Amino acid sequence: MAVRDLRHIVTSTVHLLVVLVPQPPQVLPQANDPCWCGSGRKYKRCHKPLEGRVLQGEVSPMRTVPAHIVRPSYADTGAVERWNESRVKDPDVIARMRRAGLIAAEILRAAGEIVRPGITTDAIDVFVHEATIERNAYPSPLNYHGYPKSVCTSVNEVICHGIPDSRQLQDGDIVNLDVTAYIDGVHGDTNATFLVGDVDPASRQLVQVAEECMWHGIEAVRPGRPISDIGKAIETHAKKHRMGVVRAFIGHGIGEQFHTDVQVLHYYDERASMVMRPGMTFTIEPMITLGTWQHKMVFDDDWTAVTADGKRTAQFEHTVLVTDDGVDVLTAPGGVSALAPWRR
Ligand code: EYL
Ligand code: CO
Ligand code: CO
Repeated sequence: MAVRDLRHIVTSTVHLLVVLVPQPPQVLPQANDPCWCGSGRKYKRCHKPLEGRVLQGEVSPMRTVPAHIVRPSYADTGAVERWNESRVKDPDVIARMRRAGLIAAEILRAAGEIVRPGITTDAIDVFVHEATIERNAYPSPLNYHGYPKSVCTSVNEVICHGIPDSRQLQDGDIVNLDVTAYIDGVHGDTNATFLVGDVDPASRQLVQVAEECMWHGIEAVRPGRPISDIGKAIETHAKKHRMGVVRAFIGHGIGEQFHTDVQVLHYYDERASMVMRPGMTFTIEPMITLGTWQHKMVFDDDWTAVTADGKRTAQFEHTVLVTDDGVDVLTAPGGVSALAPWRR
């Protein structure tokens, strides 16, 4: 694939020089001028097809977590063990999940406040890493299946699992920050999409509709109802705005493990027939697109997913608890927003 080939050209240059992954300059070359990357090829035969796309930067070494912080079992090896965990949590687990949720929400809100043009996603990772440790928590993404960073930073057409690197956020970008904190033996998982400087109206609407979709999903949570109600509510709202719902990534059960077997589809599928019961905890994290819902993997990291058409995508996530009469949002207090837009 063309994108991958260009990546290798860049990578081989890197081996000869020092470690340096070039980013495009402010003023781009004309089609027949030499490419800005130093390949010696014409711009149109090199990086022009990627104009306006997110390019990978350099990923810094993995960070360490001080010994006094309690680590999940995968922290040392990256190998994720799975065990049977009750879908319905007992009150003690729920109480601990409220604390983990609050901490994740506080960190996400603080991280959102440092988003600005010029900051690198690596600097945001450093901030999230330190803010998590400060609260005596472990940043759950770190070494989860070998993931190298403490937060996911997904820019523009990157759907999710973007790896923080040396790329500077640009005026007009949108960036999702996905924060998960592990404390007292449980995880709290939340994310939001932030505007970088002056963002075009279509992208602003995308971000707004994505947040609304998440809240429609949350308001569909009711004991005794099938979990397919959540995806139905999300898909209905996205369709109303002619936007797409990514299918490849779904919400998940959460508790003592980052991911349990509960599957939360963000689109309607009648086979999602599991009945919601009081005490269940899971995430709702729809990814909404301005174009197709199809995804592809173009980066050489095997983590990062982008939209197949290169159009922008936005995501919001909360960890929720099914209660006796509805839903409780465990990552809302202290969070980016505690209420659906229509309840503020
Ligand atoms: C790490 C592991 C492939 C996260 C979520 C970080 C990324 C790509 C393998 C799901 C799966 C967050 O629920 C999540 N976010 O809301 N993996 C995740 N990683 C990672
Ligand atoms: Co998350
Ligand atoms: Co999640």
